[in-house]
Amino acid sequence: MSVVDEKLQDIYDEVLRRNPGETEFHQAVREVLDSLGAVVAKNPQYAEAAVIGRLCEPERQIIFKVAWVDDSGTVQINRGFRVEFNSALGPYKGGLRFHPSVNLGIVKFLGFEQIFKNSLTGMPIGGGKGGSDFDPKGRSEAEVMRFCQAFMTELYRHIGEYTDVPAGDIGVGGREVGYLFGQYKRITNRYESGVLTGKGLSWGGSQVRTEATGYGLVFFTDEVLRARGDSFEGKQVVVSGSGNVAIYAIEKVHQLGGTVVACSDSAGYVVDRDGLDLQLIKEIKLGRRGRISEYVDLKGGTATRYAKEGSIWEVPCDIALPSATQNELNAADATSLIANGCTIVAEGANMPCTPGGIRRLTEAGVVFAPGKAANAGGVATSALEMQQNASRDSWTFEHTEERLANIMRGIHDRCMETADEYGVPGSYLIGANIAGFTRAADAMLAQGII
Ligand code: NDP
Ligand code: 2IT
Repeated sequence: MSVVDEKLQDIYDEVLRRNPGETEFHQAVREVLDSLGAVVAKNPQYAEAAVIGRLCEPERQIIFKVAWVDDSGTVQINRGFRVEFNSALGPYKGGLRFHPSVNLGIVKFLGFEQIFKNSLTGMPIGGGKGGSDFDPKGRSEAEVMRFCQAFMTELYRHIGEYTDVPAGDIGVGGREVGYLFGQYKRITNRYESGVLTGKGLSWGGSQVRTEATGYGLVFFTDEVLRARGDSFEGKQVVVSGSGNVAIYAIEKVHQLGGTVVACSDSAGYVVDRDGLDLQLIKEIKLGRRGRISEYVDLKGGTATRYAKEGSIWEVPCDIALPSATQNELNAADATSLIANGCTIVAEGANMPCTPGGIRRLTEAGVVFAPGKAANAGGVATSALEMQQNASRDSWTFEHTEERLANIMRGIHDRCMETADEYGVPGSYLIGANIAGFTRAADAMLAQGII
């Protein structure tokens, strides 16, 4: 398939040529280029300065060995990554993912998306991402600590509060950020709070950062509903995943009067027609790092069931919030959602919907909110954490949550206004891509050919 604009097609062909086999990265680039036809037509200066081609090439890609010793005394070798994609708007900013599927193409897709997402927040943060193919599942606390220390022993030389500021993503939460920060401090002998975000509250972390991605996703979706004269009240919602994003999305949906009836992990999904018991999910997933299948036995009753086969998207709902991982909702899943009357799909994860899934949803008139906009609350609150670190201040939960809600409203409105301006009213996808692109692109133009 070809990209609409000829110049953009050339850029895409070059991305394919230079990055063979990196399918997720190709997919992420393709989605953005598909949105930019009208922008390049209206603004020839972007093509003249090769802004789009330059945006597709990371400023720096770091790959390193992480050797460590497991509890049995065996040497383990993992691979670490940090892709510093674009610093036009601020220090590179984006999470670290620890998952066996991590490779350079995955980190590049995530880093590329992060440029536009971070730009869309309106905050002074560039785009980056990193991680490792380390699998934290089944590892002891001591092993996770040793791995994090080994990982930081190389990463520390590349990061800094004015250079590159990592945070969490899949497999990296408060525990890992703690071990990473401790090792950074030990190596550098600097209490440089602003070098990492997602820290604990007593040592430089921000209120609401833990909840921010899930809460922000629901605030964004609430804006979508509000724009249609509707609300979460009485809505049935399905949220995939049961990690950081999913858990706090469920919490906020319940606070706003909706009912989440299903969630999942990589082994299967649970349905609870009475509405999920979030306290129980927190005990299983946050307390014991257990499996979501345990929910059914612990909850009891006849309203719950666990499924290993099939797709969570077969569960009827009004609103779907895919919040696990990339490409978890395809065209067949979209068909099930449409058949069951779903009207809004908002991405909590990064790129959870396949291009075929998005096409089917939008053709059927389902409102589609892309991750770059809908899940930007996490990184936006990271930027608030950096702001508090820089001023050695800490804000209250209420103040920080209000800032987050305002940021999500701002992103929503920016997407809609941009979609209107470019003649695609109602398209959050194109609005997000164009608005995210133009802020970063204008900064690149101003800063010259670098
Ligand atoms: P967590 O590690 O806390 O949770 C991930 C959840 O997704 C788990 O339930 C996990 O199940 C499931 N999952 C992970 N990989 C797969 C897979 N290959 N197939 C099926 N299920 C899978 O991560 P987060 O909640 O932080 O991240 C979820 C998504 O949100 C990711 O796409 C991430 O990039 C994105 N995101 C995260 C932000 C943040 O602040 N944390 C900010 C913005 C986006 P299991 O336990 O079985 O592996
Ligand atoms: O995908 C994301 O936006 C994140 N994982 C959060 C990044 C951050 O720096 O808070």
